[in-house]
Amino acid sequence: MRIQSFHIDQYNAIAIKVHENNYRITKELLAQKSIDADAVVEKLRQFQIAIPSWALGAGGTRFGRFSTGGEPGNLEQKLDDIGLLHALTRSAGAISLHIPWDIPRDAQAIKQQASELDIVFDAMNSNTFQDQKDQALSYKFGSLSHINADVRKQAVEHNIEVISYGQALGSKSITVWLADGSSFPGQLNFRRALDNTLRSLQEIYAQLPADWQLFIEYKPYEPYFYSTVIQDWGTSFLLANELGNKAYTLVDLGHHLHNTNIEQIVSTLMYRGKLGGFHFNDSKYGDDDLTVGSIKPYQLYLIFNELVYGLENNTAQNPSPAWMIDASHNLKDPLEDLIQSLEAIRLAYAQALIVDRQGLWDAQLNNDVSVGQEILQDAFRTDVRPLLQEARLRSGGVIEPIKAYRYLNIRQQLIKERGSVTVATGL
Ligand code: RM4
Ligand code: MN
Ligand code: MN
Repeated sequence: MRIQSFHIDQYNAIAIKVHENNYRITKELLAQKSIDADAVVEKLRQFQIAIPSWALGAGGTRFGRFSTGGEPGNLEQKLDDIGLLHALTRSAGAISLHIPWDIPRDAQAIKQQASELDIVFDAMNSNTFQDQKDQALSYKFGSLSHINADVRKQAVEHNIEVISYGQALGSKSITVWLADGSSFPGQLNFRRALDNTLRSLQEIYAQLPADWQLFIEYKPYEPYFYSTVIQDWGTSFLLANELGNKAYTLVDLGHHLHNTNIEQIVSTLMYRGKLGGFHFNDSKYGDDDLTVGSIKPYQLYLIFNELVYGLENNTAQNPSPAWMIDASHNLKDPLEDLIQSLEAIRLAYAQALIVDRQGLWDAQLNNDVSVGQEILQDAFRTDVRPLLQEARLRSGGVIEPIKAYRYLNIRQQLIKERGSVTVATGL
């Protein structure tokens, strides 16, 4: 199914009256605080978030997986699904491909399809955390960090291959997430594993095209439970610095131990211009990969507050980070779940954009703790949803994407087209 402009118009005709009224009220409210609502709307219109190719089907846990029906069975269908998301929201104009789950067999055709849907290719993702059918050596005991040089070589070559798939599509970055680590004390020599990892990354980096970036993702545990080689932002930062100015740290919200101050990590990385990418999700206990903003929306907002501050005061020339949703959809319709995540991310962004920066700065200069908190919470408690709706409307999307998705019976259409037992590759 492809969304046509008459679909959009059909739904917007129902919602426009209420929206116009809400937008007018919000605009007046913000004007009283000397904030130009239209300027915020323009920024929102520019803000695009990548969808990973592995998150369009139902996810699962190690205990089970329950299909939604109508899942995309191949890369073309996955692109079509992102096309649906983008047509409704005008904010999902990028795909992040995972190799080998989604190898583009015909790069030209895939590129053509993506451009018809107004979608670009964001970071490529390599996979050395699973063994593939025809693979010579196993990653059971690691990949880039492996004790055996042949395994490391195989993993390096895989990453280089991923870069060349990306080049054919016009992508400009690769994300390396390593599962490498150990589950028991004594299993690994930490220093040797880290040193091997650095050397392997250097080999990949040497093949990185001049206009590419390499993102290093970290994670404290899982699938190994005692140590991971790249356990935290400090290790990632160290590796990125060793590699050079095309290497950056990637922050995944789910890859921290409980109560880690992620917003401060963001601030520190931007201070040095080393924040390359962002994976959004939410969690209660671990790397739960839940819908963005479903558990800790205030934390998300505080993170955006640092991102906006960092980009507005970009002394270290931090490039604009690659934004991606990295969630898994076990219960909800994946497309609805992704729409909710997109909404939550943009909500936090909009709230961060309306923070009274001067007031906050003054409060900090005066050590006025109460006022500092008031200012931050005032923005968080402002209902900015009409701004998001207006941004979508102006970009040709729908005012209320979830309602429109239901109104247009999109899932039923997909089930009709693809059947109810298709299974998407991915998590
Ligand atoms: C990891 C990590 C990576 C993603 C894999 C599938 O936990 O978040 O970004 O590629 O999952
Ligand atoms: Mn991730
Ligand atoms: Mn993860």
